Amino acid sequence: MPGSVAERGAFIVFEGCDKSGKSTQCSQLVQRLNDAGVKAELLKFPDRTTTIGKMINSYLQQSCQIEDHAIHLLFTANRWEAMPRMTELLQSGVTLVVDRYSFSGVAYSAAKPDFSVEWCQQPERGLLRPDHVFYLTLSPEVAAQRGDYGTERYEKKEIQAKAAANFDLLKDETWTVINADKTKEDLSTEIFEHAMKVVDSSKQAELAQL
Ligand code: T5A
Ligand code: NA
Repeated sequence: MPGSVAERGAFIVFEGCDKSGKSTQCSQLVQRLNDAGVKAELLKFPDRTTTIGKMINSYLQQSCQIEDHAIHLLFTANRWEAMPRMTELLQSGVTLVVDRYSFSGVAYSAAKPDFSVEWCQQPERGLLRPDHVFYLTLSPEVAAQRGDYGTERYEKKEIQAKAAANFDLLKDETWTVINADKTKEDLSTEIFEHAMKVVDSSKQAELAQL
């Protein structure tokens, strides 16, 4: 019916290397959006709660081995299984703030020997395309001040550096690169202002695919 097109929610993703503050900023953004009257929900990849997510969790915690191609496809499958729910939420007007997505999938797998960015991107094709990506960057020196890496599989300097280089290859005009070496509060204010514009401009836009 003309004039009654429902406004959809925006699909906002946070990417960046470990300890760049993604989880902190995702929660803050959801809070600020809700306070501003924008319906928003937080999602996270990997979603470790599903059957596939539990396999990914065991792999990341190094309690099992999974062949490199197979684990790449499991990370991707963990996004595919979320698509029906994410589509429904976005169509019903809920803005999604997502802690890591497809770009992490490609950046970390392609950091492994003999993996190309192109190969890693193939199974991601057709997933929902984010309206905007906030890419948080942090120098290894500042990241080190936020504590030592934990014991999870990719928490090593060399892998993080390769993943960062891959993120640089993946970024396009829908990304905002943010130097995350600021207070949590300053970062959150900067991101919120930008996110409100994304929410506005996404309302009438078609949902697209990767
Ligand atoms: N992965 C992921 C793949 O290989 N393929 C995929 O498809 C996907 C989706 C798990 C791993 O999986 C890989 C990538 C990862 O290696 P995860 O569960 O998201 O990914 O875990 P991490 O990214 O490792 O989460 P981190 O907790 O390390 O990083 P965050 O979320 O960037 O940082 P955050 O917010 O938790 O903050 C870290 C610390 O810094 C402090 C916080 O208080 C906290 O102590 N901090 C700040 N300190 C000073 N100033 C600020 N502005 C700060 N902001 C936060
Ligand atoms: Na995190």
